[in-house]
Parts: sequence; structure tokens; C-alpha cells
Amino acid sequence: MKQGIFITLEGGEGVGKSTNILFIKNQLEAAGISVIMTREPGGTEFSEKIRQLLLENRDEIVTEQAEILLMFAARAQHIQHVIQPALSQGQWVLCDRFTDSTYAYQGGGRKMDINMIEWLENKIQGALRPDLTILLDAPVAIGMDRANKRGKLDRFESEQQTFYENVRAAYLKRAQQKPDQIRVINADQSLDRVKNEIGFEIQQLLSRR
Ligand code: Z5A
Repeated sequence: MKQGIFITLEGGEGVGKSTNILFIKNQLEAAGISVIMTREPGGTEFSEKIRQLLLENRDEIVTEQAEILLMFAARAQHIQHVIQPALSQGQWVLCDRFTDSTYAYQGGGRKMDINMIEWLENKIQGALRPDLTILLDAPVAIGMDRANKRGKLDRFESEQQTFYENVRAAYLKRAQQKPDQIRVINADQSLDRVKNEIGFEIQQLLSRR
């Protein structure tokens, strides 16, 4: 059976990943494609528990080493139990965040060693990489403002603006390094325009299929 296609959505907080993922799912289904929608950290019962651990505000400081290992622990479960089986059955997988988030948040935001991230990526994922990544990009203040309007902030959302500037810069650098995989969409425009641009990228992918 033909292997499915792996699409990821990336970007800083509040850029519109959750809003646009459903739009992509509908577009793919309209083209007759069977697709599953999932997210990171999370996607399995066990990984969702790790997500809770990672996002909850707590008094004990979570070390960056503990944080990155938990991200990859959740990812290992997710790949083994959800992503890989779906792709092997020919289903397309649409994932809200994946390893480019690790490069951006732990690499860019926390300044962790990129070689270590690469090492973990190779060990945990083997050859698995997204076929297409939609990177929603907006000035940090815009995303923070959208997230703030939602109310209580989680452990990541409580980070300072500089952290998010570094996350954004790391994402844009990655997009430059991986132009075949990562498509940057300006998320600082009306939702209709964002959807149009995402729709175009998905059409391109469908036409290459
Ligand atoms: N993390 C990590 O550090 N390392 C990793 O390896 C992984 C993750 C995988 C959880 O992610 C955290 O985990 C994340 C990084 C870290 N922390 N942060 N920040 P998450 O995906 O659950 O958290 P999030 O990015 O904060 O999600 P979010 O705030 O829900 O963002 P979003 O999904 O991109 O935004 P949204 O909910 O679709 O939109 C936000 C609001 O803006 C909403 O009211 C929309 O209606 C509105 N919106 C969206 N687009 C527009 C436009 N174009 N115009 C106007 N308004 C808009």
C-alpha cells in the first residue's frame, strides 16, 4: 500500500495553528483523502499525560533537559502508536506541531545544543520527517495578544517576549535551511487570506501526488 503523507503545522503561540488545521483536513477530505488530525506534545493517552506535565504551571523549576526528553518521550509514543501506523495504512497525517517546534522552542528559545536535538531526532524518528510543514509566521506581539485574550497562560505562554522572538527567529532560520519542506505563510493578515495561501500549498502538494 502507498505510504500516506505527513503534514505538520508550526509557529509561535496564537498564530492560528488550531484554527487552520481543520480547514486543511476539510480540504484533503474533499479531495477524497483519508486523514487523521493529531498534535504534539500529545496524540496518545500517555503522551497527553506528558503534555499536561509539560504545560502546567508549577513551583518546581522544570530543567530544560527534563523538558526536551519529555518532548521526545511523548513523540516516541506518538510515532509508534499513531503516526507510523496511519502512514503505513496510506492515511495522511496532519499534526499540530512536531520536531520543528523542538528546534524552535528548545533550540531557539532555550538555546539548547542543536546537535543534541538532531541526535535525538535521528534516534527517535529514524527516517521519519514531515513531507510538508506549514509555518504560520506573525510578529510576536500579535500572537501573544491573541493568546492573552484567551485568559490563563500555560508554562510556555508565560515566557517573556525575548523568548518568543528567539523562537520565531529559529523557525525562520529552519525554513531557510529546509525550503523543500517548510512553507512560510504570513499569519498577520485576515483569516481568509491565510486560508487562501494554505489552500494553495495543499493544492500544490495534491497535484504532485
Ligand atoms: N512545545 C515545545 O516547546 N517543544 C516541542 O517540541 C513541542 C511543543 C511539540 C504547546 O503547544 C506548547 O508546547 C507550545 C510549544 C511547546 N507552547 N507555546 N506557546 P500548543 O500548540 O498547544 O500551544 P500554542 O501554540 O500556544 O497554541 P495556541 O496558542 O492555541 O496557538 P494556535 O493554535 O497557533 O492559535 P489559535 O488557537 O488557532 O488562534 C489563537 C486565536 O487567534 C484564536 O482566537 C483565533 O480565532 C485567532 N486567530 C487565528 N488566526 C487569526 C487571524 N488570521 N486573524 C485574526 N485572528 C486570528
